[in-house]
Amino acid sequence: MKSILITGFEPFNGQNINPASELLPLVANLQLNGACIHCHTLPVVGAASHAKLMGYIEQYQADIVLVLGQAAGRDKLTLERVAINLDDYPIADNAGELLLEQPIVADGPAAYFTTLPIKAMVQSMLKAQIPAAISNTAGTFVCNHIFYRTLHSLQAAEGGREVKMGFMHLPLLPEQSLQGKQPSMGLTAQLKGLKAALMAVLEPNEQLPKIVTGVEC
Ligand code: PCA
Repeated sequence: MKSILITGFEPFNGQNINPASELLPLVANLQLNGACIHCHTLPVVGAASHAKLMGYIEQYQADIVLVLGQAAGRDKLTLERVAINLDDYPIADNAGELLLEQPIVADGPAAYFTTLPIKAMVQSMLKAQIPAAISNTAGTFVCNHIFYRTLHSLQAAEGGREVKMGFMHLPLLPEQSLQGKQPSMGLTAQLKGLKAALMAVLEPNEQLPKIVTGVEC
């Protein structure tokens, strides 16, 4: 059985929810087309989130890793194409650290591309009537940090299992949008999009998500 690991970040920047962690209980321990979904929340702290994620990848022997994060201002589910070797935090992280203009990995390559089939994932979400797109920047905050550092760790694990890894940024939830002025997407639509995206990884030719609910794995 394939093992899927999905993580979502805790709230940050003074907010009390994050759509990324709100989605997790809705997919945790489900079987999706014969694959088991494991979920965990991560702290909005670069090094700590990466260390936890690597531990979970090992624990679940994950074949597919999708990290979820909130991106205020975006109106679609966006699959990130590229992670860059730069921390330049616009705000302090949840440990109060503000990392400015420094590499994530000294002497690491400038960037890594995601190893998930993001075009097929976007198409699957659009077929499911969920606004979705590829994004070419994951920013320079904690989301880009964990994305870059995890791809770096996975490619450095010589002779290891093949682990596909990617990142999806999510719009705000309607209740987070300041007087409805910022773009948002409801949790039900985000969930439908997430399942459609995963189906494209598991079964590139499938059209719609088939979810087996109530089955523990
Ligand atoms: N979004 C932030 C960090 C945590 C999150 O959910 C980001 O885009 O970097």
